[in-house]
Amino acid sequence: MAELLSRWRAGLSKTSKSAFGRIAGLLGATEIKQETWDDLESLLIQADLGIEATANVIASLQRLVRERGLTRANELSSALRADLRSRLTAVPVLDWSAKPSVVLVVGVNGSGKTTTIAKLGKRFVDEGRSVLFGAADTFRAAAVDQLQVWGDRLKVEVVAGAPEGDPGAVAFSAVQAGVARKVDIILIDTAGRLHTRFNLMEELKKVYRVVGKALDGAPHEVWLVLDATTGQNALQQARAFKDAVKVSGVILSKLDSSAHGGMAFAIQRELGLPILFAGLGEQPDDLQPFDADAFVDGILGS
Ligand SMILES: Nc1nc2c(ncn2[C@@H]2O[C@H](COP(=O)(O)OP(=O)(O)OP(=O)(O)O)[C@@H](O)[C@H]2O)c(=O)[nH]1
Ligand SMILES: [Mg+2]
Repeated sequence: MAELLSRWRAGLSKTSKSAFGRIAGLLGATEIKQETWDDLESLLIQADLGIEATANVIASLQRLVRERGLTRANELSSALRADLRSRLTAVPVLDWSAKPSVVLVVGVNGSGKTTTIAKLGKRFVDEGRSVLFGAADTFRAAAVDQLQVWGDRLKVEVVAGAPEGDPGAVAFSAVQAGVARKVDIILIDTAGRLHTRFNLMEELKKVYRVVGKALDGAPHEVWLVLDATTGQNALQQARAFKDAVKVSGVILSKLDSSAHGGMAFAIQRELGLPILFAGLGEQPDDLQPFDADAFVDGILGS
């Protein structure tokens, strides 16, 4: 447990320094003044919390100040921590009862999909589950190689198609292969696509439908990988992907690289999507099930 917490802290240290962590400096042993609220507001906005959530946090802290008669800024620290914590829901327990369970991994270009699939593959294999990767990113020639390298390393079979082939066809073959091999989990990588490009989003819908044709009830999960450093734009991405396919959860990648982290709150609150995992580095071990306490602790710093 202590090791896990220190991992989160180390992973989030840059993120913390970039915005949230500066709040600690603001909330010193001084009197609470209008300036305190103004500074807190601008730091929360800089932290990508969004205008609405920022206003809510400030209002709830101001209410507390009135109710409890708080006068010192440092008395706000624990209240802020508790308030932020209450804005994140617990991570749902993943249901792998369907055999195989198919997970479609989606997101914009470079958000971290392929790396995340490798990390998920490692995690599931370590848990004793059998895994198969479907390389349905036929758009970039190097994409298949990238997944193949991870597959070789993790001893996970990779099903790929011809370069520039039909991504739906690859996804279909991957599901068929997974069924035939009786694997537990099939992870399907997709090409990065801008959420604003109509044709690419239509292509994604097709991949989704084809997976359903290959196996009843599939995909069982659709995970959206969001680069945490993209800030509030991640929210627009999430909305567009959610409209196109049935996104069931979010993975926040690159939380270790000076992300502001605040959009995590907006994603949960405004879109009702659970955050399932957090990417805290580039190595296969750097993926952790999302832990709201460790996250809030890590971004605020201690
Ligand atoms: N620091 C850090 N880097 C990450 C993390 N996840 C992914 N990356 C890096 O982000 C870059 C892009 O990752 P990919 O996994 O190739 O992203 P992708 O979404 O598959 O990209 P496309 O297939 O081109 O859309 C790589 O350099 C990864 O090493 C993370 O959690 N932390
Ligand atoms: Mg990729």
